[in-house]
Amino acid sequence: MVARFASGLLRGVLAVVLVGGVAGAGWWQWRQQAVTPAEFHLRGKFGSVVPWPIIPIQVAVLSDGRVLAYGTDRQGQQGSNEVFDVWDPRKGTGPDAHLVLPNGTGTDIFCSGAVIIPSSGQVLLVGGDRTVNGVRNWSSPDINFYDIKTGVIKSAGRTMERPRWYPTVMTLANGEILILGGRLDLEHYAPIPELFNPQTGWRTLPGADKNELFGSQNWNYPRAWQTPRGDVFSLNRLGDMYSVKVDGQGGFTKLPQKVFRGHSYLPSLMYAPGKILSMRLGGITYNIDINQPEPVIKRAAWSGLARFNATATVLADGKVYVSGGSLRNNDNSSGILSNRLSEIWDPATDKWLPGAVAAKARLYHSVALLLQDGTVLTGAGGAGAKDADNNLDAEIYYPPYLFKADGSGQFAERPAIQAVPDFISWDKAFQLKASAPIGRFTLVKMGSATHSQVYDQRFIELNFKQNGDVYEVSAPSNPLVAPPGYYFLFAVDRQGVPSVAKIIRLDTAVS
Ligand SMILES: [Cu+2]
Repeated sequence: MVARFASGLLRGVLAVVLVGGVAGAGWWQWRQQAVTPAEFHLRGKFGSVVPWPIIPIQVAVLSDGRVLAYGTDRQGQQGSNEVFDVWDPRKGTGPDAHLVLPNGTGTDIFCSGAVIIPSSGQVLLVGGDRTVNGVRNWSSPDINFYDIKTGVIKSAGRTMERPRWYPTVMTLANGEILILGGRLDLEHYAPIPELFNPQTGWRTLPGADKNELFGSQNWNYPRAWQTPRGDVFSLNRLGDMYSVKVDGQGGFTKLPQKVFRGHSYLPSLMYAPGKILSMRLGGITYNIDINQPEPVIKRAAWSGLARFNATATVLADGKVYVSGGSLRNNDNSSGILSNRLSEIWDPATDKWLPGAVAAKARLYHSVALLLQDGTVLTGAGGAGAKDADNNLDAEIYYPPYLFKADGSGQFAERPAIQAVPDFISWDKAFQLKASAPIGRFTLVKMGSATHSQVYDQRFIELNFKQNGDVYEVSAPSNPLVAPPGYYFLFAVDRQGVPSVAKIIRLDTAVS
């Protein structure tokens, strides 16, 4: 009797496993299938694959809405000492929309750091790749500036204190640019942080010059954010957390909190003021709140598709879009491991929903970046990737909010911002007009993306009052919440459809 019961139980378990397995295969197939128009308003849609003049390993939205890209030569080979690309999304995606320009600096900016300087709109490019005796992948101490008015990259005429390959660059509340980490050569790192102040020049933070902080465990594009209290919060791949002091000589404190192990090529982003979503190994995901000195850590919903080399992008409505990558690091050898499916995380419900399915797997050296029209540029992958394709191309992702909710698959009519200042200051209200009743105003800091991270990306919901067709909108309260620089301002209508953004500069008012 017991034996019969046991064998029945075994058969039952076997049946569940078999049915589950078949259902699982179906689930995978479904996940890789193209999205039908009836689902565009739920999962969004990818445009077709469009050629790019280079592999856009690093992309940044400029203060005029164009997109700077660099990484390879025109053949897709490592080496951005030759050319870079400036794309104007308003001209479409054909060859006429691109300006391929020479890089005359002699610096190979492959795997460098880049960020827009808030006060000038220039792009600061730090470090990069150096070839020594015919061998690539040594690091460069070079500093260069891209000037959007002249279209020229020029040397700063000096070098950094340390050469850096894979450094992070980020804007602080006081308008200084913080440079973290990077590698010196194959065995040594550059833990000492450097700061660029556009008025007073360069300095270092010797008090934060520690290997444990931005060295061997955290040299590869370190994850760090300006906190609402003035320090910088850093989270390394082991799951350790630090408070970094960035005034004076600098300093740091290791925090007692810890999260599960991550990886340099798993995304973490600040999706709301002081709130970080961090994807760790195995799809384990955390919500880390740094609005108080000791971070409050909660597990977020498990992402079944946490992928190495994916990029997380905060959308115009504050949801988080994750695209690209593969389940095994940089391995495109199996259909199941290549994740062309993208995902959307909703902070309001803590749920992951399936997004659209891309035409191409985009692994190491892929990027994603929010554009002025609320779409997401997803592109690249390659040039140094072992088992992955070299993608001299991109796919534009159209998020669900751009479609009519009736399942017709048609684009919704979008509200428009009609009049708005191009400069705002903290804690002051500004007025604007819009073409349709508006339900939300959102600010997204225009980022610079490479290697699974987007420097400076932030999302801030703005309070407002309505008076007829005039809206009085409150700017963010202070630069610790919203560091100075260029932001997309979106007006979102009452159906949730965002306008094309106005690019607005947030800084101290010039008296
Ligand atoms: Cu790289």
